[in-house]
Amino acid sequence: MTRRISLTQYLIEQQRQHGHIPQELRLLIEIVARACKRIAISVNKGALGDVLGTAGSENVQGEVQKKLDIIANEVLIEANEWGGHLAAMASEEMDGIYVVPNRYPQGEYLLLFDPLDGSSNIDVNVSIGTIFSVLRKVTNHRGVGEEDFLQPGKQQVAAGYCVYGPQTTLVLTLGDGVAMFTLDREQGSFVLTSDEVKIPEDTKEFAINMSNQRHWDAPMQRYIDECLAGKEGPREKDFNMRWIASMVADVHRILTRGGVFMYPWDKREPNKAGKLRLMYEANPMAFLVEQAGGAATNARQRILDLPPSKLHERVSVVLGSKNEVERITAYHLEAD
Ligand code: AHM
Ligand code: MG
Repeated sequence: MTRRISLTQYLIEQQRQHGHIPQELRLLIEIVARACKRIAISVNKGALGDVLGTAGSENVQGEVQKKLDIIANEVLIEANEWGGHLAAMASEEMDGIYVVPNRYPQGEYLLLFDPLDGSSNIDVNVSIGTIFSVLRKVTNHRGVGEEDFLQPGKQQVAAGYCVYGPQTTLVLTLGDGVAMFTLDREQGSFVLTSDEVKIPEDTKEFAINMSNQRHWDAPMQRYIDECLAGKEGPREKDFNMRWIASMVADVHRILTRGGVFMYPWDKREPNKAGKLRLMYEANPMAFLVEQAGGAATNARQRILDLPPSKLHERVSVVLGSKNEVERITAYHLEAD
């Protein structure tokens, strides 16, 4: 049984046992967790807190911003800017990077986040979440720029998400497995509830937005057609389908009981990119999934190896149970 310890205790133990988790990284994770608690409070208030609906603005990707998108973004910035552990932040909701203001000390870490993923689910009371990724500034030059962020996902030093659902759960990797912490609302602290998260290699469950089927590439069509053919088809088993339309909630299910999640490129987009963002959606989720024994590719290459060329870059995502991800990747490579 998992020991019931707090996130703070877990992080201190990690710091003591693994010299590679410096105190600044521990502080950073604690502050992100504290921000997630504040976001959870706003999410829980819903209509009572006047936080639902649109804010009347658009983000850099031309998507309408919800009030909660903006609140969550501000909470994360305010919580993190003063601690002295960060050089800069980047977010789905901000065009450029946010450099820690001069009035605060500058640290060596870079924090990326999608403050509230699954925005279309906010107003309908379905699970949503915060996704985050931590990099170290590896260049020695003074100051910090967007180029400092453009590191492949394998260089992440920590990543995680917080899902705001029936329970509020923080899921974290520091590069040595995946741990889950459930928010104890009475105590106001995250409590370790699972520390050996493992994704089964095989699954009978897939997650994809089926309404886009006619736009997919042939290898994607082939994979899904074979799943839908069930016992009578080449896979010789029946598949179940789930699509929450919140990546955080879909990935949380996969980390809990296995499955495969896909958001492929489709023919409506000219440049072969998918819908999801590489740096603050795909990379942190790929890191978590690999740390839990699963796999994550862009249907051809490992996501964590991809060199980003811009902050808001989009990417195809296939992640989850290893054998399914390998099969989908092989179908694409065979067809090239
Ligand atoms: P968002 O960051 O604007 O919320 O978009 C990302 C979300 C993912 O959470 C989810 O997997 C996907 O978009 C859902 O897309 P669709 O609306 O096609 O179902
Ligand atoms: Mg998002």
